[in-house]
Amino acid sequence: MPNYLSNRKPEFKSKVVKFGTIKEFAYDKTLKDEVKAGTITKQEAVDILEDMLMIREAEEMIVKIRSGAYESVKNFEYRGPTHLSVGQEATSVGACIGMKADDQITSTHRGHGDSIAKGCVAIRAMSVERLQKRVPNCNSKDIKVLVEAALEDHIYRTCAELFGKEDGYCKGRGGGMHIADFTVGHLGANAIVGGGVPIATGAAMTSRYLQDGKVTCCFAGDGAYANGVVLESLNWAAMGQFSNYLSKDKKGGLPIIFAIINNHYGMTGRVDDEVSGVECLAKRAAGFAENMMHAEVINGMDVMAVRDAFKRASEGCRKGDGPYLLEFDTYRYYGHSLSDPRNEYRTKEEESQWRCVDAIDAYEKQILDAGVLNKKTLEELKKRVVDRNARAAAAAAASADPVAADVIRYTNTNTACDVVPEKYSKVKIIKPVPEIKRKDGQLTYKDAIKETLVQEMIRDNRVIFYGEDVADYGGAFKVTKDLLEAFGRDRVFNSPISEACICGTAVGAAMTGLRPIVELMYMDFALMASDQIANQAAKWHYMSGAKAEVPLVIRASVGGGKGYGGQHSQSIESMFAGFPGMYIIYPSTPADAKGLLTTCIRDNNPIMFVESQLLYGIKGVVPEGDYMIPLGVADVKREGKDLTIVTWGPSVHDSLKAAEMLAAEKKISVEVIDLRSIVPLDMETVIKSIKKTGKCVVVSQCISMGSFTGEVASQIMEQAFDYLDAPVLRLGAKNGIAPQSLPLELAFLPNAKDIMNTALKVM
Ligand SMILES: Cc1ncc(C[n+]2csc(CCOP(=O)(O)OP(=O)(O)O)c2C)c(N)n1
Repeated sequence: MPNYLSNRKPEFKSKVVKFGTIKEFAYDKTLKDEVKAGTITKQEAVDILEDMLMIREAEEMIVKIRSGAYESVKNFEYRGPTHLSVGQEATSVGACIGMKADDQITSTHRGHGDSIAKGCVAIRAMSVERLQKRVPNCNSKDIKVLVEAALEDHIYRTCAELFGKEDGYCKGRGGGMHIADFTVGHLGANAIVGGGVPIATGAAMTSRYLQDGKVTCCFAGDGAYANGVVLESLNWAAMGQFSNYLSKDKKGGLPIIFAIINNHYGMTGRVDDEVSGVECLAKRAAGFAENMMHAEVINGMDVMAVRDAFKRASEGCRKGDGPYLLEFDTYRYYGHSLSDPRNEYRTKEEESQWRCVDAIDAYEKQILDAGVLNKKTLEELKKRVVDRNARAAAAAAASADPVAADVIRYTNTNTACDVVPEKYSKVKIIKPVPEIKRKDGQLTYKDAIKETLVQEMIRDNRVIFYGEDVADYGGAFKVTKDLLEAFGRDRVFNSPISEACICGTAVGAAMTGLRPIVELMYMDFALMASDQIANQAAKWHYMSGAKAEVPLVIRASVGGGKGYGGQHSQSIESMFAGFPGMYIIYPSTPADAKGLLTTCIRDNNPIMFVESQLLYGIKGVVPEGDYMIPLGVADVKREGKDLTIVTWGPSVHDSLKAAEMLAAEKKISVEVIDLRSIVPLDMETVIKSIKKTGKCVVVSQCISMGSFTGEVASQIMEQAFDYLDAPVLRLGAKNGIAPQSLPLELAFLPNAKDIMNTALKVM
């Protein structure tokens, strides 16, 4: 039994369930108090102002560039989004300065401020050596000179990214909405509202697992806290098995701070009285954690209050008391973007009331009052910021564009984990997995997968495995039985029924150093996680300009052919093949399952590894020990000379049966090619075969409409038209919904006879 579970007896005594209390605006100090108490240095106090000014200046610059009014960058067409965070500077700066320099953040579409603040804080904490690497053109050993050069370079790279330039943080591939700098713990802004929240949660899982002492802050707006994956993430972060209170592994709770940046509007919808039913969003925490995640509401216009809250929360996380949820009350002065005139949904009076409590004005007063700066030195600081930003922006505007020929460069990485670093190769095995016995060298498809998982988990401590019911129960199809006992709950654990969060946390964990494998019980459920698979896992390597790698395997099993009906039977690998960045692998034999899965786990790309429940029981000879099959190499499962069948998954077996029948009944010699890997696609093997046979049928269990079979057929037409003696035909499931009834499902899926008939048409 799980070690943290207590027996729940049937007790139905009348009682009242109580929630805790949430403090609002409890911070009552000033900068002067903090300076006096020695809880802030004067330099730190100045840095805070400088960072807020840098953010505002950079964002006001965008407004001016758009209207042609920015002196240093004239005649430059600023394209792309303009989600400005002017007004919210205190939350970005107070948060980043309240945490340690190597703590991590994820951010949002309105994330320029977070990105600038994170970079500034990290730069000021860098050693001379690190600074010299960051700004190699600055030939100084003086740390002050180096920091100044690095700050200018930071604004240069930020502007270059917003301007879509090669020198940008993400080589102009990401832009402002996906800006990231993994070298300083900025794990990415996210243009999908809420999309970064599970990623941050996954990053915190890495920190908890590796005990690296890092805390991750997840910035997200009030709007995001209505989003499913965000609510899944709150539950995930607070779940008992990670909690400091319930878990016995002494690793502490997840070191994550959920920072709700409540500027009172989504795009235009009002959180206060329109699209939410609570008066303060911090109450969300009460539904997920007994301790309410230390929820608190903080004045987001007071940078010292924000800093104070982040200091307490990040130190609390380091002690094992995470997760934390902090709501910051703030305001954006501009519209959702510059095309939003704001007058349809809010009043001028409201705007001016918020401008009256402007964070920068208020802090300037405090800094004068505390005697940290005087009027003259304050003006000098402002001028330095304005001039530095102007120089950086002008240089960025004049810098080189990416080369058009590189348009799809960085879609995938070509790296793999060939050698496991020593510190991860020592693996604790609690109880060896019972030997998976071969009979005549044979294993089932299911056991081939299990053997691979065991071998790879023994090889590399960074490989962890989770999904619904995969631990004690061994998964819905018992593929992973005994793994928990062997590797412990730290590496094999049950997840909540939260597919988006399963995949999203895996993205975050993969980005930050682990090599997660997750299971989706049925491939149909991948649709619940489609954003995290298609927009996050698949895209981060490209969007980060190749700075991030996402070594992640999503095992998804297809339930078709068992009478499970429309929502448990779909083969939807074709759909995911439409999202570049992701590899899609679908083995049809036990040996291929082992060879391909091993390669997938060691590869540094995100991979969807599709398994068929119809195949789990089939047997075949499987090599022992290390066995790898390269991705993107099709396998000729049967040689022939009259017709080629290109196929994958369970249809390989139907195609082989059809080939037997065609040989026996019609004396037609059929070559059967098992793609095994849909992305990357091996057209070379296919074309070689077409050149020999001149005829082709492409078969899969996906419904024909929109199936990847169409892509294969089309590529054959493009690359080998002259060799074809007949049109390429396709065969898939019927263009309908998988039925429950046996005769209907038999009619729905393509079988050997259907394949034979299609082949005969081509002949
Ligand atoms: C999943 C998703 N839905 C809708 C949008 C369009 N959109 C972009 S920002 C935004 C408002 C987000 O509000 P909030 O989370 O409060 O952040 P804020 O814009 O206030 O910073 C919307 C609806 C999107 N980008 N992603």
